[in-house]
Amino acid sequence: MFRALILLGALLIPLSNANPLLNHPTRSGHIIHEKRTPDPSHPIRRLPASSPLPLRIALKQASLDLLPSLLLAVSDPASPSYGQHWTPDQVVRKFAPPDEAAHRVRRWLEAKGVQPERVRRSKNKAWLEVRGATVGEVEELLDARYHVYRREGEGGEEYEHVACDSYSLPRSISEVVDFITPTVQPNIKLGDIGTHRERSLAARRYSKRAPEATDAPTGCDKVVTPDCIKALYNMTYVPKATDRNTFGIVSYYANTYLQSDLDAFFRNFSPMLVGKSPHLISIDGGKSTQARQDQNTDVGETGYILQYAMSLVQPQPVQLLQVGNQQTVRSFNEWLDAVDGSYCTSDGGDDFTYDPVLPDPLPGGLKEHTCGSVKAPYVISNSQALFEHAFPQFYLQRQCNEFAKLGLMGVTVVYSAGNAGTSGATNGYCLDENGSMNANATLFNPSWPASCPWVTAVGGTQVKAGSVAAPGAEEVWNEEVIPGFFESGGGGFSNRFPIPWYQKQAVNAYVDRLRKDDPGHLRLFNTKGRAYPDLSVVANQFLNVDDGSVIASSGTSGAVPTVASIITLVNDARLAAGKTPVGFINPVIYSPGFASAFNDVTSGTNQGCRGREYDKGWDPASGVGTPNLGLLIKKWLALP
Ligand SMILES: *[C@@H]1O[C@H](CO)[C@@H](O)[C@H](O)[C@H]1NC(C)=O
Ligand SMILES: *[C@@H]1O[C@H](CO)[C@@H](O)[C@H](O)[C@H]1NC(C)=O
Ligand SMILES: *[C@@H]1O[C@H](CO)[C@@H](O)[C@H](O)[C@H]1NC(C)=O
Ligand SMILES: [Ca+2]
Repeated sequence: MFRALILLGALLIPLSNANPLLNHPTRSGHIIHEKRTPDPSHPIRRLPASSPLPLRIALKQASLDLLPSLLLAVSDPASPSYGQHWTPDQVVRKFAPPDEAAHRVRRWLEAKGVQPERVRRSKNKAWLEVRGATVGEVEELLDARYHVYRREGEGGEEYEHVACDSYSLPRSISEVVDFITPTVQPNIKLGDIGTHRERSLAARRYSKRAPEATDAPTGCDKVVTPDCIKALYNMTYVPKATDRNTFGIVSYYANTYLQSDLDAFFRNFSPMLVGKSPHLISIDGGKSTQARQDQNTDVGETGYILQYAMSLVQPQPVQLLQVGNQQTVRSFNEWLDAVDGSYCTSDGGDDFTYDPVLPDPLPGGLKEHTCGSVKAPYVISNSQALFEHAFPQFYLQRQCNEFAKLGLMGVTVVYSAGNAGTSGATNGYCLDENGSMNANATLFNPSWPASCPWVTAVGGTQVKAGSVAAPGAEEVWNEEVIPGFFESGGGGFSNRFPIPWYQKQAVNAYVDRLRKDDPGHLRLFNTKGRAYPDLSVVANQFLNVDDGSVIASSGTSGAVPTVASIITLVNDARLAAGKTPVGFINPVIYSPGFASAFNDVTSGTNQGCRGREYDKGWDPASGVGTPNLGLLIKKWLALP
């Protein structure tokens, strides 16, 4: 389907890291602020100089260099202020850009002929917005050339977007500006991480078992059910603080669910949930289109995630953070905007006067941008992933900082590590030495945002053939989906973000082992980068009900809600004991005191840019291993 003009960047081949570019003077005496290498799609036309362009200038926030240490102070189990999270207001105040930066940019705009009354600062102080800007005016200001690009989406539909290849600023302005939109930003469709193939299990036999966690279900090597997961991860805990606890699952248009599918699943696995729905939190017009009036909707992926998450945490209510915007390309920023008003591109959604995307003229289309009106649940489960290499560093850094801020506020953000082993999010190729993805390349291709050190990234395991479901029965997920084509748990090392303090010891032990045993392997990845996944759980053959059929689905899409459910149950125990939720968990799960609450995964291999057998300790296919909820609760209750 042909969509309206989309104002964001393109499927970006990365920017080689921004810094070397920054000091190149351009003709006008500006320096290049941001640049991307040319997109494989070709510009189809220039934009008329009189076209409106909604110009927004993101100011550099203050004190961002302090973020890692502030986060450490509330999330390191050895810290005296462990668990003492910040309020959203405290976070906004701490990082608001200084007024001097805004004045400096205003003076520059005025000197360039932009009337002062057209420039306003957003309420959260992070942005300056220029009303009524045109392409001609912005091209002059930024020394840039805007084109319309046409590209093909995943479904073969064509869409157009506007972008420039680079833009420049005077040095004194570049110093205080984070980035400017619309310029080189990415315009990537989310790779949903499920392998949701229509394999009917009607002919398969699986026994429905009473949920007794003391007995180890068999058959979990072939088909996974909630009982398998409960047995694998020692999940006998019954929630008791459900009135105070919160748990959210992010879902994107056009994924939704059918209540009839949930009920069919619940009747078999969690009878007390029959008739129960997730609580809809609408973001940018998100709807649970249960009636399926919309033929674009897919009831599979979100449906099976809900079937598992709701079953694993029952009777804890589950929120569905449904992002509805079907017109712009989907971005993780939509839910980040919704839960943190200070992250928004505008204050309240009424600043899109000049944005041709909003309000969406289509019937039922998005009229308002959700900004800061959603209270972040304590745990946020995200079953999507993209490619790190596809984004400019400014964009990644801003998003990664936001994940750290959520951690500071006591929110656990869980993301998929991808389904393509070391070759990225899904259906990935490896990278060549220039950072481009191609069929003959050999270097690891990191997933985003798994490669941001401030999210918790989930890899995949599978139950070993013939094993009963009990702690320790797993190996790395690696599944032949069609003959010769494997999918496996994501893992790797960031090319953009350095290794954070909390995983240095664990990851360096792995790298040192490799240096002895297989030094050639070190060439394939950035040995100094943030390593992922952080932990892993079973990721294959989830039995589920999809549009009335019983099928099995594989993917870290299903692994993420399991981890999120486990953390939600830990939060329940802590809330019931009068403690705070766990927030950013990585420093805890890598700490020596928690090692015995994880089962090390020591066998199996993932795929991608050269697979490898995995062994003792942390490894880049299974992280610190698989969780044991019973033991985790004991240990987490012992923390302040
Ligand atoms: C990398 O870039 C250089 C310089 O543009 C080029 O000569 C080389 O062929 C590129 N390598 C690959 C693998 O594309
Ligand atoms: C990969 O290598 C094969 C064989 O050397 C060659 O035929 C093919 O064109 C290459 N593909 C790319 C994308 O470079
Ligand atoms: C499961 O957790 C309980 C605590 O709830 C613990 O006593 C038990 O040893 C754990 N089981 C295993 C197999 O680790
Ligand atoms: Ca291991």
